[in-house]
Amino acid sequence: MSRIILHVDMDYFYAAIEEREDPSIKDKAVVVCMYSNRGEEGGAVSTCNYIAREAGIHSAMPCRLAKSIKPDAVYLPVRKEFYTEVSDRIMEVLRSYSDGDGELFEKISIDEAFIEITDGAGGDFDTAVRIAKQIKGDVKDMEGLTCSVGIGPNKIIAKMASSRQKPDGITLIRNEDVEDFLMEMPVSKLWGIGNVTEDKLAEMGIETVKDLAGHDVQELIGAFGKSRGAWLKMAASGIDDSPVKEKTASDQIGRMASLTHDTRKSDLVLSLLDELVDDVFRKVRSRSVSFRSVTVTVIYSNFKTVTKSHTLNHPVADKAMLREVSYQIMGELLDSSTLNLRRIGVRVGNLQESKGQKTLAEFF
Ligand code: TTP
Ligand code: CA
Repeated sequence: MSRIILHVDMDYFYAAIEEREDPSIKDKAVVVCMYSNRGEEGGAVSTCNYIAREAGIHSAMPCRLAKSIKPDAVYLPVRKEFYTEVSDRIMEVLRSYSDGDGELFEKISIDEAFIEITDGAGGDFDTAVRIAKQIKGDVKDMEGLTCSVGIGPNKIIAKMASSRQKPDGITLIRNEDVEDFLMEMPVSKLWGIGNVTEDKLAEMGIETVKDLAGHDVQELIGAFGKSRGAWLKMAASGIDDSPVKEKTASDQIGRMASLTHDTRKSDLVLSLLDELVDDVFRKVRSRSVSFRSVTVTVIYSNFKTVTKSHTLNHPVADKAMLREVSYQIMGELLDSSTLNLRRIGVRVGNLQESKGQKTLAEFF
């Protein structure tokens, strides 16, 4: 069965959030600026909406230049903390779609993530497209924002596919389409190739992905070293076995699951919570770690997602403690809304090797 990976990239993320917050600016050019300590004139463009892009404005352009190109655009300062809160909620929803109950998920920036759905889609790319549409619908309903999704048999292809149709697009590249998709691209478009590699490849007469795929691997290894040289050859051939795995995944263990139907009845919710606690704790024990934070996630029937965490004074590896804290947080979440719940999740974090770990009794 082919792997199926989605890459989700939010459209003009910071500027889209600003448009959502103030719909009166929606039909104007919107430019979000990162002002430096040299004041408004010294900053660079963080991002801008598509109307501003049509005028030639882009990320990293000096704000002063943007203002000279389009004085009538709306210029706003970056509100990073606010965008991070929006991002956190979106990432929880994206994570909830991944195989392994949230484990095969990889956030790669504030507005991009990989989601492996090989099992979720039963290895079928048409089903994957349906799931991608559902994800886009969830994000739209929940946050009023659009995203673009790339679907492919590996991370490199999915990542490159998502930028093919932007904004609000879905691009599917099946195994049999990979060669055509890659071949005529300049090497600079291959994910993972920066300016330095591009220049070095150009010196070797390699300009397109096709040139690179056809190049002698030993020569690439000679120029770039063993692992990078071999990687270049593989990537250009559309082969990428790298797993979807969060860089910080080793610091978290979690599980999510759907309720059999949307409900807020505490006996139903808590019985599923018990199952999740059992599973999470089994993994905690098998990895011989202790944890300091417990996070409970709730996705309501309208897809609104809320997460709440509790940090313990010391790391523990105690199932009773995990259940107690999870129950407590879930109780608070149930009290804070009258909506029915659709999915719930439990996650432990701040993991440490368990050796030398204290027992619960030592804390009280
Ligand atoms: P991107 O995904 O690169 O851009 P984008 O989401 O604004 O637009 P697109 O529709 O093309 O995906 O970056 C995500 C956010 O990161 C972006 O909204 C603002 C921030 N960012 C910067 O602050 N500086 C930069 O140079 C870039 C490229 C992005
Ligand atoms: Ca983006």
